[in-house]
Amino acid sequence: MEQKSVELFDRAKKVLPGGVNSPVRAYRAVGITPRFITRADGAYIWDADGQKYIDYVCSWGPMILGHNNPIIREAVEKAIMDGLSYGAPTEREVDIAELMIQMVPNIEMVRMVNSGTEAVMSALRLARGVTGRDKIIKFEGCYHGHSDSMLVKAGSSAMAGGCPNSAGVPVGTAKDTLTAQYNDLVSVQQLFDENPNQVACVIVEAVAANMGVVGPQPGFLEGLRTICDKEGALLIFDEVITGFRLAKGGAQEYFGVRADITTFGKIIGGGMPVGAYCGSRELMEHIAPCGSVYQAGTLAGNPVAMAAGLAQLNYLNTHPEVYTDITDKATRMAADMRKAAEEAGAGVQINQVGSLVAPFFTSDSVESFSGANRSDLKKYAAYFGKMLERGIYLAPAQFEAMFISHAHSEEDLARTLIAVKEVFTELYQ
Ligand code: KE4
Repeated sequence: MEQKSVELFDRAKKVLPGGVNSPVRAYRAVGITPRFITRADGAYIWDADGQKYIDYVCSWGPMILGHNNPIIREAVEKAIMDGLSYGAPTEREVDIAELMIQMVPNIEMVRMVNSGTEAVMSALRLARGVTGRDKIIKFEGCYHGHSDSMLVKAGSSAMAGGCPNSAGVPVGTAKDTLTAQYNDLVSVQQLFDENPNQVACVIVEAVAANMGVVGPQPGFLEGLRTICDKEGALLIFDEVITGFRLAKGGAQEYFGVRADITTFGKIIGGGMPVGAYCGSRELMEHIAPCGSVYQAGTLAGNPVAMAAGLAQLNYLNTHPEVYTDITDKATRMAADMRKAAEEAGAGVQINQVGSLVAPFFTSDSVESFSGANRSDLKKYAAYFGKMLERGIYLAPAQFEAMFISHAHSEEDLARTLIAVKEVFTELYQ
C-alpha cells in the first residue's frame, strides 16, 4: 500500500537526481520504493498513503526528543514572527554558543555553520591552517559529510551506494587523505611513520555510526590522543551524531577523552539546518575575522535555526533524565533483539552504544569496518522491508544507525520487538 509514494517517486525522479536530495533516502540499498513522508509527531511518522510508522531514523539523529516537540515548535513559531534571516549577529547565537560551551567539556569557542559537512570541512581547514600540514587521517567506513577530502573510503550511503571514493574528487585532494582502520592504532601510527611531520589531524567518529554502529575498543580513543600529542597533530572528534546524544557533553564526556576540535550537527539544530565546529580559544581565533583561516556563510547562525537548537539544547541541559532514558531503552532493545536472534537461530549481531543500535546479519562479532563489511546486506534489505510492512521505520541501509529517542514509549519498543521476533524467524527458519 504505497501507491502515492510510487506516484510521487516517479515525479521526483524526473526533477531530482535519483528522486531525492540525499542518496540514502532513495532506498537503493533495500530495493523498494521510498516512502514519501507527510508529517511527524513524537515517535511517529506518516507516509503519503497515510501509513503510520514508529520512527527509528529520527531524521538521522536530530529528533532526540521526538518529532514536533511543543517546546521546540513554540520557540520556532515565536522566532519566525521576528523575521527569518538578517545576515547580522544576534543575541541568540551568543546564547546557544554559551550553552554549548557550558554543556561540552574542553571547548571555549563555537563557530556555527549550516550542516555537519560544513562543520567538518571547516574543522579540517582550521587544522591544516594551524599546523601548516596538508595530510589528514580518517578511518575507512567512517563518514564525515561530503566535502572532497572526506569522500575517500567514506561510509554511510557513500559506501552503501557503491561510491566510497566519489567521482569528482581531484587526485591532488584525495592523495592528502590517508585512511586507517577503526579500532586499529597500529594502522594509525604506521601512517604517521610513513608521512613524518605531514599530518595535520586525525578525524574520527568517537562511535562509528556510519558503518552500522561500531564502538571504540577500550584504549582506542585514548591511543589516538597519545599519538596525536606525540606527532604534533590535532585530534578532531566528529560528533555530528554523538554530540549531545551520548551524554550532555557528548563523546568527550562519555569516554573522557579530549579532542582538539569537535564538530557538531543534527541535535544542535533541533531539526533545522545547523552545524558547528568548536575548540579552544587559541585554536578558534585562527578563524576569520580574527585569523587567517577563512570560513563564512549567509545563513550561518540563522535566527530561526538557532531558536530550534537553543530550545532543544536547553531542554537536554535541564533534563539529564533524557540520557538515562534513551540509553536504558536502547540497552534493553539491544538485549531483547539478541535474545530474539538466539531464539530464531538467527546469526545476527546487535551492536549498541548509548542510544545507538545496529543489527549486523553475521554470526561473527562486529568490532571493525571489515567486520561490518562481512555482514549480509541482502538479509538487511529483507529485514528492512519486512519491518517496514509491520510499521517500523528503520534506516534503509545497513551502514547506518537506529536512533532511540526520548519519545519512544515502552509500547513502541514492545511492538518493535514483536516485529523483530517475527522477522528474524521468517528470515532464518
Ligand atoms: P550533514 O552534512 O549531512 O548535516 O552531516 C554530515 C555528517 C558528518 N559527520 C557524521 C558523523 C555524519 O553522520 C554526517 C551525516 N550523517 C548521515 C547519516 N549517516 C546523514 C544522512 C544523509 O546523508 O542523508
